[in-house]
Amino acid sequence: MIRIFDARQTVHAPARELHNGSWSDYAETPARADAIAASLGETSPARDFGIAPISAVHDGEYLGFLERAHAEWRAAGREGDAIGYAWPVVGRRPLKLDRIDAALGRFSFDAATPIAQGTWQGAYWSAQTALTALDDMLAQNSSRAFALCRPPGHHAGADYCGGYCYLNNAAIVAEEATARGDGPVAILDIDYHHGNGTQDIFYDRGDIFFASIHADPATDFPFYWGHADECGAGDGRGATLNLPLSRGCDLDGYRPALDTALKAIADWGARFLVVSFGADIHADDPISHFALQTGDFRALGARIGEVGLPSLIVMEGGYAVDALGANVKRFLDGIGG
Ligand code: SP5
Ligand code: ZN
Repeated sequence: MIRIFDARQTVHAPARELHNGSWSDYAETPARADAIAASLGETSPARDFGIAPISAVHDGEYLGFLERAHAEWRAAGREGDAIGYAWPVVGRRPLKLDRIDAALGRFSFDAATPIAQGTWQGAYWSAQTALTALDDMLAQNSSRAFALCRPPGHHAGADYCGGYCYLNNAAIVAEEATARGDGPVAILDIDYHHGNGTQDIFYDRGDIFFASIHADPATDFPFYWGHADECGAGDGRGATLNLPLSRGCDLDGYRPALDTALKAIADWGARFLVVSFGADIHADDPISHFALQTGDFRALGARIGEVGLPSLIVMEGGYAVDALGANVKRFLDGIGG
């Protein structure tokens, strides 16, 4: 299998996040990527496909903000990582204010996604990692590739960051594969958390299918997206499928949802699959509440592999660092290729 990992991603290293009313160590660490890379054996570095495929998904003003926010934060006399503290309520008029704190509110949706010194570089190379995996896959006519992306991407929308995500790697490759004529593309998101950014980006489009299996947003982040009645709008009506599951879900609980998602993807006529893969569905994950075991990851991978679509696996979350390498390796062994 094609395996892409780029060490330039690890310059992104925020120190802490605001959670449940206090500061805690940032859970989305460079050590995550190192643990996964160590389990993979040989990997290839990313190549630079430039800003165009990123701009095809993300808003230009947002990209400018992301690139400059940390410098502006420091220029405002602040220490550490840039983080917002005031957000516009949905429906407020879209004011374009210069003050860095106003921009942080405008272009983010939580207080757990700081912009550190290396964030732009790390996120840029994370996106390039996914694009390199796609390019290699198409050039080699290969059926599988794994993009070890970090920071993750599925919570990032066209013009916002959040949930440890800045650039939506899965959306960027789904759009690029579509543009290259390798669609129709379906995205299957199996991170513990709903992929709200990906859903938002394609919500009113009928040419890319989005299916997500995740913890019920009534109990879990990101709360405001991922409910079962969200199914797309306009041309995209029916091209979004949300399958929320209760906390405590194990392999037996998970399988029927996976079968439902894969049947919907096949029925829709997908010819290319992007998997947003979060290993935070594992029982030991410190911020999540499903009960899948390490051995179960092979079964999940194998079930997805059975559909027989060319599949690009993009790394999303997973914070049980000691179990991460084994969980990812089992999943990739299961999906095969
Ligand atoms: C990609 C992904 O899995 N993002 C998940 C973002 C979840 N953010 C909300 C929960 C934050 C919990 N932080 C606990 C930190 C303990 N050190
Ligand atoms: Zn997650």
